[in-house]
This record gives sequence, C-alpha cells and structure tokens, in this order.
Amino acid sequence: MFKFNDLSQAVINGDTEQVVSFTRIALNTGISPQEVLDKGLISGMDEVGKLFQIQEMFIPELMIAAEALNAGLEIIKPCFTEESRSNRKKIVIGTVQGDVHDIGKSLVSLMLGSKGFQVIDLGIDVSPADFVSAAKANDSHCVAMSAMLTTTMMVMKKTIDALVESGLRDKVAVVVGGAPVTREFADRIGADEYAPDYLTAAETIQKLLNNPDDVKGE
Ligand code: B1M
Repeated sequence: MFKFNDLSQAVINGDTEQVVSFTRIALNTGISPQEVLDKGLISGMDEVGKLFQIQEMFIPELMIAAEALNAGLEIIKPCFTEESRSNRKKIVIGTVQGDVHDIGKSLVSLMLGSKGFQVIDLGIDVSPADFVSAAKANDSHCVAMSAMLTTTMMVMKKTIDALVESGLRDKVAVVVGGAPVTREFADRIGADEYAPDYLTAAETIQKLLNNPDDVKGE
C-alpha cells in the first residue's frame, strides 16, 4: 500500500528521484492528484519548514527539497486538466519583488489554469512596474500576488499603488496571499481579496471575476 509519509520523507531528504518515483506510484495507484499534493508533497515541505525553524535544516537543504518538490509538481501538473475552455479571463500572477519563494504561487497558478483561466505567470521577484506592464500588455482581469516574507509584503502595497498610478486599478481585481499575509493586511493595503491557500485562491478569483460587482471600482 502507498504511504504518503514515504513521499513526504523523500521531499524532506531532497531526493528528486524518489519524489518522482513515489509521485508516479501514488497516481498509478489511483490516489487523486489533490491528495498526492496535500498529503505527500506539501506536507513534506511543511516539515522542512519546521526543521528549518529549529535549525535542523539549512538553506542549501531547503533549496534541494524545493527542487525535489517541484519535480513532483511537474508530474502532477498534467492531471489538473482544464474544467472548461470557455473561461478565458486573464490573470497575471507572480511572487513580489525581493522574494524568491515560488512553490505556493505555482500551486495557485496551476489551480487557476485548471479552472480554465489564462494565466500569465511572471515568476519570482516581480517588481511593481513589471506587474503593471504585464497587466496592461495582456489586458488582464486580475493581478494575483504572493509574498512569503514579512520584509516583502509591503511590495504588494507598492504594486497596488503602481496600478492606481497607471490608471489600471479600476479595471483589475487584486488578490493577495502567502504565509505572512492576512485578511486584515489585505484590507489595509487595498486588495480586493485575500486567500489563505491555493485552493481558496483559485475559488476566490473565480467568484470575484464572475461577480464583477464585487470587484472594486466597477
Ligand atoms: Co524561505 N522562508 N527564506 N526559503 N522558506 C520561509 C518563508 C520562512 C517562514 C522560514 C522560517 O523562518 N520558518 C522564513 C520567512 C520568515 C518571515 O519573513 N516571517 C523564510 C526566510 C527567512 C528565508 C530567507 C530570508 C532565509 C535566508 O536567506 N536567511 C530566504 C529569502 C530569500 C528571498 O526570497 N529573498 C529564504 C529562502 C528560501 C529558499 C530559496 C531556500 C526556499 C524557497 C525555494 C522555492 O520556493 N523554490 C525557501 C523555503 C522552501 C521556505 C519554506 C521552508 C517553505 C516554503 C514553501 O514552499 N512552502 C518556508 C517555511 C514555511 O513556509 N513553513 C520559508 C510550501 C508552500 C506550498 O507553501 O509557499 O506558504 P506556501 O504557500 C501556501 C500559502 O502561503 C498560500 O498557498 C499555499 C498553500 O496552499 N499562498 C497563496 C502562497 N501564495 C499565495 C498567493 C495567493 C493565495 C495564497 O493569492 C494570490
């Protein structure tokens, strides 16, 4: 029988080969991609976070664990097929400037893609100016930002200010998330919505874009 713990442990060990192999085994056994993600890959990374906090793991090991997790994610991605192609609203997403954490953001991207949105993923370390020009160039309906550091959270506010200055703020919904981000913070910086996890993020954006009355400025 497949043990989620084996997959989590492979992430903790940063063993890419095992992560790939266990992810494939789990999917072939008929376990849902969602469960493989949550109970195997992400729970492994949660443990990595705890070990880092108590200084039993260090930056190089964190990077190796993240690489291993991303290898598993690549295998799972094709399982999240689009629900429908009718929903072609565009979302610009990225991790804010100064921040290189990409796993949470990539999960939100993946879920949005699976809901049929056209996702323009700008990656990590995205400046306010780059968010604005991507939103403009793609005529996007939403800007989604991720921040994982208390020191980079305020870049979300700077990005919202830049959207206001460019005249785009009334045309795009802004959704924020990431470990240090709270609803209170989102309200304070003038975001439209906050989501605590990748599933809620995709659902929230879907609701927001399907109910334009809820979008600020419309
Ligand atoms: Co960093 N790191 N890290 N790190 N790292 C954290 C975030 C930290 C909490 C660890 C700790 O101290 N316990 C801490 C932040 C402390 C703080 O600011 N309060 C921290 C630190 C301090 C740092 C450095 C400063 C360390 C250093 O250099 N001294 C440095 C900063 C580099 C930089 O960005 N400039 C750094 C570097 C790194 C690595 C590069 C080594 C690596 C990232 C590799 C990568 O992403 N490719 C890394 C990692 C792996 C972590 C931890 C261990 C794991 C993060 C992760 O991927 N989790 C993390 C500890 C932790 O979170 N427990 C930590 C799994 C992922 C699924 O969760 O990203 O939280 P997460 O996403 C969640 C939600 O947040 C949410 O959905 C996901 C779940 O469904 N979400 C959204 C995320 N984005 C969203 C957007 C939304 C909605 C929801 O809407 C748009």
